[in-house]
Amino acid sequence: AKSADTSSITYSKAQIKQSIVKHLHSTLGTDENKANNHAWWKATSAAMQELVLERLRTTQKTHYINDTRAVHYFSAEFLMGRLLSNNMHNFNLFETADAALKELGVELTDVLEEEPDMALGNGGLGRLAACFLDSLATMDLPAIGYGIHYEHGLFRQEIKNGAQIERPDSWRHYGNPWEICRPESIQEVPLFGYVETKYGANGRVKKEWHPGNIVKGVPWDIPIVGYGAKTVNVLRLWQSESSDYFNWDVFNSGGYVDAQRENIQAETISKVLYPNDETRAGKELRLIQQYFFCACSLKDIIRRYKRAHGDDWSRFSEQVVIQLNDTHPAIAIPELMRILVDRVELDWDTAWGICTKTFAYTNHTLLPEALERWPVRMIEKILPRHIEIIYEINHRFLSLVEKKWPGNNVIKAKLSIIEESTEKMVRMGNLSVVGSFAVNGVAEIHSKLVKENLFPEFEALWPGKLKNVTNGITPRRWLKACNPLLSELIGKKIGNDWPSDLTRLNKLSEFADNTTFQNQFMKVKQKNKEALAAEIKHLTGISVDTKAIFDIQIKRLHEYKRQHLNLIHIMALYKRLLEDPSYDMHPRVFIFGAKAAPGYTLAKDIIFAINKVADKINNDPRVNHIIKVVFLPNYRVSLAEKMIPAADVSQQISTAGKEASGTGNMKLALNGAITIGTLDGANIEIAEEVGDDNIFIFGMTVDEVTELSKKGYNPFDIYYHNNEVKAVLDWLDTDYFTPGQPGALSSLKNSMLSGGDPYMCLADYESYSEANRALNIAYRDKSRWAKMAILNTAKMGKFTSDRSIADYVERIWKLTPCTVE
Ligand code: 26W
Repeated sequence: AKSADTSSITYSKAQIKQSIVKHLHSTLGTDENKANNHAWWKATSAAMQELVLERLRTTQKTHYINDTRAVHYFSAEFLMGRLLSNNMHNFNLFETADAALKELGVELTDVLEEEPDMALGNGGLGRLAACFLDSLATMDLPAIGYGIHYEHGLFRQEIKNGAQIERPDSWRHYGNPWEICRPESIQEVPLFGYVETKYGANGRVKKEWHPGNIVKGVPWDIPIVGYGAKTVNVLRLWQSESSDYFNWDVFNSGGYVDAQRENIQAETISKVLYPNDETRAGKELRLIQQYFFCACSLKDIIRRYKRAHGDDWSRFSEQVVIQLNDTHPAIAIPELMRILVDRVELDWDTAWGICTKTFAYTNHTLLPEALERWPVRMIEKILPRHIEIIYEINHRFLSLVEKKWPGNNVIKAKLSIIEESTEKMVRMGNLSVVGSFAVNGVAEIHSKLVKENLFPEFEALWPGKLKNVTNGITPRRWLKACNPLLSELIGKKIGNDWPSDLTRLNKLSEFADNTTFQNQFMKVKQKNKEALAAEIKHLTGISVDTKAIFDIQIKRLHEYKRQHLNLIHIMALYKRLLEDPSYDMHPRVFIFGAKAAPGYTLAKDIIFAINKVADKINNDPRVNHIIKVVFLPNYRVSLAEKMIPAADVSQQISTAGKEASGTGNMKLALNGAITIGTLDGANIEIAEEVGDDNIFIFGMTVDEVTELSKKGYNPFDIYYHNNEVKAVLDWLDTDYFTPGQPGALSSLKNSMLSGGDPYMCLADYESYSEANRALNIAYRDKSRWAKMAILNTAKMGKFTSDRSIADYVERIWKLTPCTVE
């Protein structure tokens, strides 16, 4: 990674001030006296966007002139969060803008709060895409993100009487100062209809797709500013609209109302993000969304390629690499084949050669319910030509399998892209592996499991195709911008190069034993805790003791992430305190943030249970000076930015083998939180970096989980042998936490007992409880804890997304940076 040279940007406080006021007047039509914070936010953003667009023009010109190879990151989700603070930091103008606004009588921090989160993603996968865009631009790599311009991002969560309520998110309702519409690059997308087989004079079979519907894709560009603001790439998001000309006939035949109905249908495609994380919705509209943005993006790529290379397709895969962010964009593989075979009229082998040199695929999950499979009949109806192509791909692929394992139909059935169940299905993971030149998992352990368990025979077929690239996070957003106090302290100690070369943080190790530095470090943590305490008070009315341990679990609500393990342990602590008021424990605040998929009943039950247990404990004077439980509603990127700097403890407690990587674990450790976690995903690599003394590892390993499953796991064995576990689970059946409503929390108990405890909470309980005891003891030793916290920050260098991107470049993309002057 290079260091940020911000010398090229000379923009004075006076100039910023002038630009903001200009936009207040001419963009917002208001003035300094009338403007509220929202208007100031818009004017300040518009002032920044002027600089951004100038760098964007230069970047695009430079990339064009140099005819650069670029990565095209296809993702159904980009969880961008807010952009103003980020863009200011990357332009190195944060302090200047702060000062400029102060002179105008405005607080920048208040202005920043006006910006709605751009929440076009569910969780880890979407946020990873956003971090990667930041790193790509920072490292001067030509890249474009392609996705969907959802009108509504992930739902807003409200908590009513302890239960989650979903409300629509309307992030663009009052306009988005960062996006630019590009009507000149509108694309058309065919859907439905039928395929006609034609025979050419030369005997060549020609397939012609007669679509039943055509929709328009309108591109919106969001500039992505790299750190140091030299390269500005774009995120191009497609919005669906009805195609005017397609509906023209209906209009002409007097069907005005019918035509309007068609409009609504077309516009539905980009209306809303599916809120499912790790479970398939299996809905037709979701498949249409996937095809819609892939088709638009491929046409866009091809148009740009043709402008430079005409009809010479031989160089396509030299110029274009397409990264598939999970299988959500996998339909791009048959779509490119369709274009090359049906439109360009290349022969199959040439087309397939191009395809399989262009695509690479990242797997983000092993959970069976998350692996995408689409009914053959559904694809047939929506994309009649694509299903033919998928069958052809599969046919040729199975001949290869036959050559490798002659006569072995078991292997063939396993590897086949088509699953021959009663309802025939297309396995998008298999399609992605077959159609890509590289496949990667997102942490060492995960990639190993991808290779050994998910796609075992593929490794034998194509040795070396399956790789690892461990995830990362951008230190610009997740330390520099979100934790200014710590950033300043670090800067004073080791200089200001760390945001673009995070391994430099290791220099902090030298001071881990230094009492003065320990005090400074913990003083920053204390201030951040006070700020979060104020936010907690503001959002929930709950007062928390800022001298308590701030223990944080923030992530989507899912059984495999085991928020319910955390909860039963909290209940056990509560019980210990009730039974023995002198029970020795440092005060602790357990803080949760989590959204549940609207249709995931048990996940919603867990949220309800957390809130009910919280109510009881927080209002119980016997314990509420020692334990507090807080559930912060509407967890999202901007809330994470407030929580992470204040964490003492990071809960990363998934069942081993289930969390592909995790990235919140990296963010929390980077900000000096100590992890209590299982040997799962990137926790393993975090433990390697920080060392066993600076992390609390507990629970079964992946191998032990596998062994226990094989042997047969019975949660009742633990229930009957561990009195604490039994008492806590039985407590859930009473009406203690839900007065007058016995049984309101029973579904939790049932899932961990008669439900078979699929994620083995009870099997790991004892070990988790022990790790918590050790943690409690460690916190009592202020100096020891400070040292651990410092070392966590110091040892996170590996987890910058710059390193992840460097790995992608070296192992998969083979890109060269392009310096933009
Ligand atoms: C089809 C429904 C669906 C939707 C989203 C299935 C699967 C997903 C994503 C793959 C879920 C996801 O975000 N996975 C997370 O990806 C992160 C980035 O690699 C990892 O850090 C997390 O461990 C993984 O759960």
